Amino acid sequence: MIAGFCALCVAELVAAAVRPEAGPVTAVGGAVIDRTPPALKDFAVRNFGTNDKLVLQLGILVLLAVFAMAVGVLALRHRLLGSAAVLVFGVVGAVAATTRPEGGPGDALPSVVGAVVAAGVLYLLIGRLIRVPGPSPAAGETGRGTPVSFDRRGFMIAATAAAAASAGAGLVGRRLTASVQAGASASRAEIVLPVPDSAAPAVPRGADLGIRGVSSFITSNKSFYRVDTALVVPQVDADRWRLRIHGKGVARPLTVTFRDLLAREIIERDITLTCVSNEVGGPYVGNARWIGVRLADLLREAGVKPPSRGGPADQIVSRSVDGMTIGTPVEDVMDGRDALLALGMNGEPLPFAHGFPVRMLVPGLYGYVSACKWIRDIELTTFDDYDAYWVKRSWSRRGPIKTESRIDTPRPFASPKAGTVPVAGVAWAQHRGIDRVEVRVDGGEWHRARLGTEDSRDTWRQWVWEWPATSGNHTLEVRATDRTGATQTGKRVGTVPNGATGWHSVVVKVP
Ligand SMILES: Nc1nc2c(c(=O)[nH]1)N[C@H]1C(S)=C(S)[C@@H](COP(=O)(O)O)O[C@H]1N2
Ligand SMILES: [Mo]
Repeated sequence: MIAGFCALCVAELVAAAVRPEAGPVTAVGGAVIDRTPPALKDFAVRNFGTNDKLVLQLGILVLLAVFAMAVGVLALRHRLLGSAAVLVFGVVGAVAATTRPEGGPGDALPSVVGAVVAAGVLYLLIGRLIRVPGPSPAAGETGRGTPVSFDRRGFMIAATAAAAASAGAGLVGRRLTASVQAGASASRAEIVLPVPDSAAPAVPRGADLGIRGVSSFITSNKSFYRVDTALVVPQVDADRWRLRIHGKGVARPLTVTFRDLLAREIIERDITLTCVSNEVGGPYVGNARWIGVRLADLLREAGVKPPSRGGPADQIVSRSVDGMTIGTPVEDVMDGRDALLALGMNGEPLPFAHGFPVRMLVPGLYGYVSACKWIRDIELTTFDDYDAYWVKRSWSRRGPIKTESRIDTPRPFASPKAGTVPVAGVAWAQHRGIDRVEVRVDGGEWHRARLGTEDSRDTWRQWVWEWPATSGNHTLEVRATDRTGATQTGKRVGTVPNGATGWHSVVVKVP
């Protein structure tokens, strides 16, 4: 285990020099995420929520500890073989790191150097543990087995020295990584967000009904859900950021910088973002005030035509600095809706976790088919020619957001007092708009809820229904109707492949 610890610390230092994402735990974790079957991913999201990444990394560390002990036992028998076994882990880490989407040959270094150092440390330490002939048994004693004595002192000194030196290396590595991040943070701190040329109208009074327990109309950056595959949040320096637009039917390929974007027409919009992995009643939905540039304008400048006007490409594939690929219909982006290259969120530059410096956002589409964070490349292609990351993992090519509604209050298994109880929550059907929300109790009649004032059809709406609660156990259910007149289906389906359906229900016990 000491040798394993040395490996991770040394790898941390080397990764700081190469790329933080190339560290073995991060690389193996990323590779595991990429290969996780949808059912397991779903399980992880359901049970660990946004802590799924922490659980994954702890899992890897626990596995490593177990393997380290096994290798240690092996090394006691065969000193050389044990050390060789350590190298196998180096190879696993190196393969994982170099085969990540953004990985290069240099990414093998942290794992390889870490493993070589660990093999050496193990060899050295085992040398202090090898059985050495002890003094012969005193006369009269019938010693059984081989008398042994360990070089206890030598072992302790070597082990402590190796562990201390490695910890030092690891700390230096952390420092180095932090200083790179400081550069990105400084570039973020320097940004002065422009005043939008087309400001979003003030959120109408009455959009927020002010009911306790209901998600606030605008979700703060701090409480905005986060869903991505990045074990290390990419730290991009805005001054070095570039976005390339190219591909099929792109008459004039473009490369834009962050400054270029700031100099363009800036629009501000309220848009509710939702994750396809959100269970009925789940938390992966949030509403923010974004600023950015219209993606359609940029595409038109590049000479892109939507399929309806004869353009050869029907899919935009956006790529992030961490190798995510997201496929979005060209038609949706160019049909007049406010598809954004967003650079601000609720009055500040995008937080790193939400895609700094620039991300995509398309009202009406789930995040996995529209909301590429840390974007660096836009390629025009066709759905026939290319499947993006989640599509390769059995999710649908197209992901329009389904009409959904959620009861925020009362909470499940709450015990509100008999009398008037506000049943309230949010409902969303981005780019169509919510027209009606209804609540029923114990499978009875549907009652129309009062809706918060609509901000835009790209945002969610709060709703409330005053329930004359009587004592007993009750089941509350909600359903929404969007502006096309379609009412949410009560049929329960899971999140894979294109979003969950069903009515959210909450059971309460009125005393
Ligand atoms: N680079 C990158 N962008 C990404 C993802 C990702 O894993 N990597 N996840 C997508 C998904 S599935 C969703 S729902 C949204 C979530 O955005 P948020 O974390 O800002 O809420 O980002 C999208 N953009
Ligand atoms: Mo998502």
